[in-house]
Amino acid sequence: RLLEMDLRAALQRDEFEAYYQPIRDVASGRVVAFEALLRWNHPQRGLIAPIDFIPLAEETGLILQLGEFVLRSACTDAATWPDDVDLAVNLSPVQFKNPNLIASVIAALAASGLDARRLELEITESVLLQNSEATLATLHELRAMGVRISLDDFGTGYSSLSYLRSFPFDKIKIDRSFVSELATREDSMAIIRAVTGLGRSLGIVTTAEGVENDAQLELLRREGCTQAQGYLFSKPRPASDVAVMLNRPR
Ligand code: G
Ligand code: G
Ligand code: MN
Ligand code: NA
Repeated sequence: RLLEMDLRAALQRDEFEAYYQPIRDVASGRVVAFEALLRWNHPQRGLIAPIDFIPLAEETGLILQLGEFVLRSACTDAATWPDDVDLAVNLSPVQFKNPNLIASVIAALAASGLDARRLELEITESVLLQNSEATLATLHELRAMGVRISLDDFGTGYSSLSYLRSFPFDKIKIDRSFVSELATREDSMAIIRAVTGLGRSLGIVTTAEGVENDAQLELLRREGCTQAQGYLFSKPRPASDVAVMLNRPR
């Protein structure tokens, strides 16, 4: 079992690493962004996925240090990419409650030289559940800096539509559970159609997550979904593989 002291030691030993997964424009096929996804290179256990340590990091508050690490290393990596390729970074609700968030985003951008307009921050609906004035103020402040805000795992929480009214998101990421059942379930198809239509009407980019095959991509194209991300294009890979992922025809 993982313990707080293991996380602390791993931070000290620099065992965390940002992996990257490409996001493609559906119409052109071009890679338009990479999402940073945290990995732990454990000396004994090998690569550990976030599901196995993020909850503990959130409980112990260490997510603040981890989040800072991801933001800094991802901005530094992204600054070396072509400047029409954006960076998406996940933010934990715990990071959102931290009064230092804005300062740490500013610092990561300044240290890396990355243009704020190339940074997208992904938040889940649970951030908005707090629905405090402070949360909205933070979102607006980030936006004023040029940073874009994405609503991640869309459709898995509740009262999603009221969130779209409380804050003008730049992007909706359609949860992969809807995409995986696209070909077999009429209702998943209907939900994807509704969300892409909603995005179009509201001027919000839609990104389908977990796209694993051509049939799914074709259905998404037909529905006018803006972007797609998933194993069809690539699993998350280390920073050293970004050039290869960019040069693959798809
Ligand atoms: O990378 P994976 O494919 O296993 O990601 C699993 C979950 O962990 C996803 O919900 C993702 O949002 C979350 N996650 C991955 N990287 C980060 C990160 O850097 N910060 C936060 N807060 N969550 C992350
Ligand atoms: O919750 P969030 O969307 O931030 O995290 C994305 C998660 O989805 C990561 O765990 C990532 O490794 C995973 N993922 C990305 N593409 C695919 C895919 O095509 N299929 C599946 N099953 N998982 C995927
Ligand atoms: Mn995400
Ligand atoms: Na997601």
